[in-house]
Amino acid sequence: MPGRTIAIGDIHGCHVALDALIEAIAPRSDDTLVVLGDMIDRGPGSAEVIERLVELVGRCRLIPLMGNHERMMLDAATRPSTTRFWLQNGGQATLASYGGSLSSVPHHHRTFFRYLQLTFETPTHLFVHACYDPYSEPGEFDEDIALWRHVDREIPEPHQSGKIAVVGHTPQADGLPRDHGHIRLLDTFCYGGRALTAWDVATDEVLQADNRGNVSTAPFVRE
Ligand SMILES: [Mn+2]
Repeated sequence: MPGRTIAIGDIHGCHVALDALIEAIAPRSDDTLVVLGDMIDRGPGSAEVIERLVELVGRCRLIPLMGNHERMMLDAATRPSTTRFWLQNGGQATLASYGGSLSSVPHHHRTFFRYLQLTFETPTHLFVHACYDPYSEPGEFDEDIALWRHVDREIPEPHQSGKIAVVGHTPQADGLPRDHGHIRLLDTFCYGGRALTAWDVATDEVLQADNRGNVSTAPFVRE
């Protein structure tokens, strides 16, 4: 059996939900897990989340994408004038999980952050944290769009490649993922008390875990 491709939505420091979801998925060495970014900030366990993800690197093919929150943290580490902006947008929780100082972020976590990528593609799907430019190659996406643009009032045109886009970033207040045909939205507001979503691209199955570690299946809301 070929490996699975599974996308995981915005974790935002929700390590209990992540642990439950990983246990339910039971990743194998031939599986590809695409983490859609915003792994840190807001929730209580950012350092724990990164530790779990680093552990997964040895168990499966892990593709961690950059989110706007990882961007803010990396900027804060190199440009102190941006630190306040990060701390006011959820970074305080991350800093606390690392013991109150960026200087105590362990070396293997720094290495992990260095390898985050902006996009990932399969022959059929295009993965990016927030949104995309329908008329640009993924390698040329502007970070203002790829990391920051919300998909709520306005759904972008299909990407020119014909691939289905898979994104997080825009929280779904009811905790259910959205299927707009050419774009799937997987940020199901775990840090806000809803759930963390994992979607198996081939089978279309959705698994969710909440912050108490309960795992269940869920439907897509099709719009
Ligand atoms: Mn985001």
